[in-house]
Amino acid sequence: MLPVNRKVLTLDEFTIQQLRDVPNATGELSSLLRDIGLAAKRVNVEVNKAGLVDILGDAGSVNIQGEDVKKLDIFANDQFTGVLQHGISCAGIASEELDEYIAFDDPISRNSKYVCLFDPLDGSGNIDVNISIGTIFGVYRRVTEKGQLANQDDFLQPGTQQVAAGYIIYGSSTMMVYATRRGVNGFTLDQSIGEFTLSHPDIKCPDFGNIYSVNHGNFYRYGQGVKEYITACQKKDKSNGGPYTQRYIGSMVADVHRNLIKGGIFMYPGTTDKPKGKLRLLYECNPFAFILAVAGGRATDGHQRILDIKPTELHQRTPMFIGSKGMMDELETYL
Ligand code: AHM
Ligand code: MG
Repeated sequence: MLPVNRKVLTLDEFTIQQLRDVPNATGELSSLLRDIGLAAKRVNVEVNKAGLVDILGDAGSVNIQGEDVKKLDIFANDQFTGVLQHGISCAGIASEELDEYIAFDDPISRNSKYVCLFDPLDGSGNIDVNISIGTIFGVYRRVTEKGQLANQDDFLQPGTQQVAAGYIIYGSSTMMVYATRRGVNGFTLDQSIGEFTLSHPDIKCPDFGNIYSVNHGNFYRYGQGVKEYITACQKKDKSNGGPYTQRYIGSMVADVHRNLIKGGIFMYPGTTDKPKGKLRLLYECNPFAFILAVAGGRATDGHQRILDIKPTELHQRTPMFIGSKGMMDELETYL
């Protein structure tokens, strides 16, 4: 028999192994994560072909098989919605691409335990220029009775109620990182076998780093405290933990992923013209706030924890400050 390298666990093996330690676990969450992994692999294939769109047919045109060539974000939305609808764990979804949530109306979905909120392709404006983009997702246990259709109450839960949250980054390699209360783990897609394999076990965010990430173009539209903090970052030298370096890709998944691994702070503050900033609470900020919290970091809107905000609308926005614990503490002295 060939020796099997047991050091390399696939996503499925890992989630199933985790189940062994949870009494009464039904495996529904593992199954949901597997569904998400499958959609991610399909999206990955298309993202990798993005540069060929002009050759193979632009979005909005018709491809060789006579099918409509969809914009990648619509394609991604359809993939994630499709796998979750056909799986056995998800009662409904909400997505950045859809105005309303969808409650799946079939017997298995109605009896499923979870709802999932996602941004199918965040940073999609970066596709054309070959910059990393990502998918972000948060999973909640439904609050409505099994057997019923999921409703708004299932989707408008505070981030503290997340059971799992994660993201996929389509970058120089494709990775899926997800958190449950037990830890944050990262899986790199091994293209040769088409499986996500555990590459970053038990990720912890360093308490300090030297990266700050913010859109400097908005500097004069930020509040006084934010301006002062950014200026302080720029003035740091060896005597006070610096120098800091500024990194901003404009693709939150890539920016926060880097800061999670290396230590750093990411900010999307409110501006004079958009006091709530740009990012969406439910499927952009909450999943990252959950991941960072499990990894030892923090996220706030400048006043309260992102995870404690009681949502009132599916697509509501919030300012967001997220990153290494020590750097967040420092930021707060300015806000
Ligand atoms: P999107 O959901 O339209 O892709 O926008 C979200 C993205 C984030 O990934 C990123 O952090 C932010 O927008 C960048 O915005 P800006 O260009 O205003 O700095
Ligand atoms: Mg987005």
